[in-house]
Amino acid sequence: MDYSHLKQTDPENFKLLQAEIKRENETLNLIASENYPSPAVLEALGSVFNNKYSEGYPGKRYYAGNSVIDQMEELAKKRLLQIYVKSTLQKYWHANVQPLSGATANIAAYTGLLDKGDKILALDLSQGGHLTHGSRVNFSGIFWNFVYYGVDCKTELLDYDEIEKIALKEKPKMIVCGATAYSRTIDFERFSKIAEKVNALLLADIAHIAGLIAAGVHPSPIPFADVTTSTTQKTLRGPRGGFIICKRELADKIDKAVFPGLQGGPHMHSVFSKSVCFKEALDSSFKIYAKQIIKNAQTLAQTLKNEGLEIITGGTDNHLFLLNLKPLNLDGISAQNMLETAGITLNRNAIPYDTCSPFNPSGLRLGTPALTSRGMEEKEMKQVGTIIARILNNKKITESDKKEIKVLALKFPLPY
Ligand code: DSN
Repeated sequence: MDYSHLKQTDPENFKLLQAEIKRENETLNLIASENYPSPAVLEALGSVFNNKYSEGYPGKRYYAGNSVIDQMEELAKKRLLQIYVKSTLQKYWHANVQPLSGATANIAAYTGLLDKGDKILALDLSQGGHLTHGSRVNFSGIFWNFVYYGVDCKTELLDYDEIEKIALKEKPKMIVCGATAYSRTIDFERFSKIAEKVNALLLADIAHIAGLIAAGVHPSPIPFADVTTSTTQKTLRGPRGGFIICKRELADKIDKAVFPGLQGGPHMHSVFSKSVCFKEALDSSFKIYAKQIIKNAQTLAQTLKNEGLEIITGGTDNHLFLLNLKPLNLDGISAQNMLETAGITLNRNAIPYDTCSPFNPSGLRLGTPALTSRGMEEKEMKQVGTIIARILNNKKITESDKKEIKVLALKFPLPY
């Protein structure tokens, strides 16, 4: 990409930008929530749509000059519904593309649809949930009364009968499904039956698997969830941002919660960029990409297993999985740091029923969306898995490990 203006006006920051481009090119990114959007998505992010204040919604703005913005936002909403809702059903659904992030999308859903203090049932953060699903140190856990379900201690899978029992006992006003560290298919239909039984709303947070659902390689929460929230930067491969899809009868409450409830002027450059990403997700090539993400995750998990490492739930149906470090006598920080020094970036993560602290847990989370975007396939996943297993089993990095990682990364350069 052309950074000639930046180079001239701010050499100090230009140098930092060059350093980050070099870092990203020379390392292997296995952070499950990160990705490399297309140059078009990044171009849109740096466009003049950044310059506009557009509080309100198409046709009802608080500033002049929004005629083009209105068309642009309508197109983004149309594309979003095209991705997730069958054309014959779109009239029953509503899209909001303004949330600045997945976190604000979740706050909007809670504030728009519930009263402060209402009870919400969600997956515990320590078992694969998310901060905004009721962590005590997050707004969600402070303003709403969260109760939790977890995964089964033996199978490490969601136990829907157990979730139903908890729901019947707790009678929440809302059930949240969706995860940040769960490697198996989520049964949204079953969740909706549980929600129906206790007369609760169902919120599906699909931030991690939005791209897989868009491509039809993971079941969709629509029409089962009353409201679906997401980020756009993970498997969907867009800019950082969020969106909400809800049943049409909830549209007014959701829109009002986003603006003026939580946000001021929407980030229209980001909405524009989301729209470009939505077009890419509608293309048939995105299906191939999403299928490859899963094949890559499965190959990587299997390679690590073949090398004697333990994968939580034994494998994966999606883009990520957790590796148990306990049998290796390694802690999360040491393993993460060792791999980072070698040139592989990933994050330490709690495993189900972890006895260590969230700051230094007993697992690593590995995901394949970013490496798949760089064009890597099963062959490369086998190589990456073999290197990771070698480093973790030996608890040391060699110069040849570092060289092998750098050579592999540079064979698949970023498209910028
Ligand atoms: N930080 C994101 C993740 O890594 O899953 C969730 O917000």
